[in-house]
Amino acid sequence: MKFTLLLSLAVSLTSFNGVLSSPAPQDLMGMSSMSEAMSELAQAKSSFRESERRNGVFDKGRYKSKAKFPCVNGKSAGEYSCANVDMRAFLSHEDMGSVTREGNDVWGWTSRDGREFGAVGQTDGTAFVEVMKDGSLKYVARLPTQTVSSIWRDIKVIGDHAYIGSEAKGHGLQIFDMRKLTTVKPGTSFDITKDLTAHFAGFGNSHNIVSNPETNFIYAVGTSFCGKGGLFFVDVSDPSNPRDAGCASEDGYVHDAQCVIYRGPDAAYRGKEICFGYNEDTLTIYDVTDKSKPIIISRTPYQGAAYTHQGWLANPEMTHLLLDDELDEMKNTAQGGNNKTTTYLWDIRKLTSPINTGYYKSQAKAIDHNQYVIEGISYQSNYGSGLRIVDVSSIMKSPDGHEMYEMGHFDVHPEDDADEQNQFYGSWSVYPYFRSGNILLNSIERGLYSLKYTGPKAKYAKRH
Ligand SMILES: [Ca+2]
Ligand SMILES: [Ca+2]
Ligand SMILES: [Ca+2]
Ligand SMILES: [Ca+2]
Repeated sequence: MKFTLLLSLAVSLTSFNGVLSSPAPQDLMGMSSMSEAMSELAQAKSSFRESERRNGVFDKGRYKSKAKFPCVNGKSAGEYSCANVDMRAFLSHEDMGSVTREGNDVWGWTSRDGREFGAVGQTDGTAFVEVMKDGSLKYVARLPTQTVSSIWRDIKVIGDHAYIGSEAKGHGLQIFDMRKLTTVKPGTSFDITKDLTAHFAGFGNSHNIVSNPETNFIYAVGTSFCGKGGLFFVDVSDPSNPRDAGCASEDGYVHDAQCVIYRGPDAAYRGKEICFGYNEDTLTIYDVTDKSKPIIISRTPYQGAAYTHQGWLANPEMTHLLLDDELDEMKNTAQGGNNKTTTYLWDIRKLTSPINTGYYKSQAKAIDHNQYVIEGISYQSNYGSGLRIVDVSSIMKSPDGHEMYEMGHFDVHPEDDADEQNQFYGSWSVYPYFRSGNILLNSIERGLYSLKYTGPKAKYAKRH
C-alpha cells in the first residue's frame, strides 16, 4: 500500500515538468487572471492533489486525533521525526468538521482575557479551535466556504476580526468576529449570511490575504481586480463596512506580501507604510502610504529564482529579510545546489536597492512555503519536512548566513522521511505568535498540530 502510494507520487512528480493531468475543476475555477507562472504552479499543485485524492490520502478515518506526545530520542507519537519540539495535541481535519478533509492556511487570535484560538483553513471552510493553556486543542466551530471548495484559503486577523479569502470562484472576503467563539455552542457551523460581520464582494477569488494591523488595511493579492493580480487595498477600519481603497497593479502578480509601518534605517521612508512583495520573480518593495498613489520603490531579481513565493522581515530593526521560493528546489535552480530547502537572505537597509547577501540551506529536502520570524527565530512551514525552526538572529552579524542553524523541527509528513521529495504535501502553514508559545501547524493531509518549542533561545536575539 505504502509502496504503491510512493510510486504514484513519484509518477506525479515527473509529470510536473511534462504533461499535466487535468486538475480538479473546482480547484482552478476562480483563477482566470493568474500569470503564466502562477497558472503552471497552480496546475502542478492541483494535479498532485488529485493524485493524492485518488490514492486515498484524504479518506475518512485515516488519521486519528491524538493527545500530547513529547519528543523523545528524535521521535514523537512513534512516527514524527522531531528535535526540541513536543507535540501537545493533534486534531484531524475530519474531527474539525471538514468534509473534504484537506487543510491549508492557519492563523490565530487572542481574546482580551487571554484565551487563544486558531483559524484553520480547509478546502471547504475555516475551522476554529481553542488552544488550551496546556496546548491541547478543542474544536469550537466552523465557517463554510463562501462559494465552492478550493485548495487555497487564506486567513489573517486584525483586532477581533478574521479576514478570509480563497481561490474559490466569487469568494470575496469573509469578515468574521472571532469574539463569537468565546460563547458559541461547540460544534456549531456558522451561517455565511447571518453570522458574518460583513462580506466584501469587491473582488472574487484571491490567492493570499495580507494584513497591516497598524493601519487597518487588508491587502488581497492574486485577484482578478487589480491589473494582473496586484495589491488590492481594503480599508477595514470599520470591519462592518469594508471599503475598496484602490490598488497597486504595477509589477503585475503579487503572490504574497508583508506590509508594515517602516521603522528601518532608510530615513527617506521612516514612518511610511511599506509592502514587501513576493512577486514571482522579484522582491518588489512598495510605498503604499498614499493609497491613491502607490509607488514602487524597487524591484529586484535574484539568482536562482524559480517562483518567488513569500518572505518575512528578519528583525525588528528592519535591516534584513528572508525570502522563500516555491519552485527553486523542485526545479533545481536554488543557490548552492543540492535541492534542499533554501532560504534567501537580504540586506534591505536601502529600500531602493536591496541586496541578496546569501542563503541558508536546510539539512532536509523539502519545498519551503511560509515562514514567520519572532525574536531571531524563523518558524518555517516546509511541506514534506514540516516545521523547521531556524536561528536567524545572526543575520546582521553574518548576512551570508553561515551562522544560521536549525534549532528544532517537527516533521508532520513521515511518509517521505526515508526518501525526502520536493513535493506539495505535508505542512502548508504555521502560526507561531501565541503568547503561550503554543505553535499551530496545519498539515494538508492530516490536520492541525499544537506544538511547543523546548530548546534554547536564539543566539543573538534581543528582547523587544
Ligand atoms: Ca498566506
Ligand atoms: Ca513579477
Ligand atoms: Ca524554495
Ligand atoms: Ca518528512
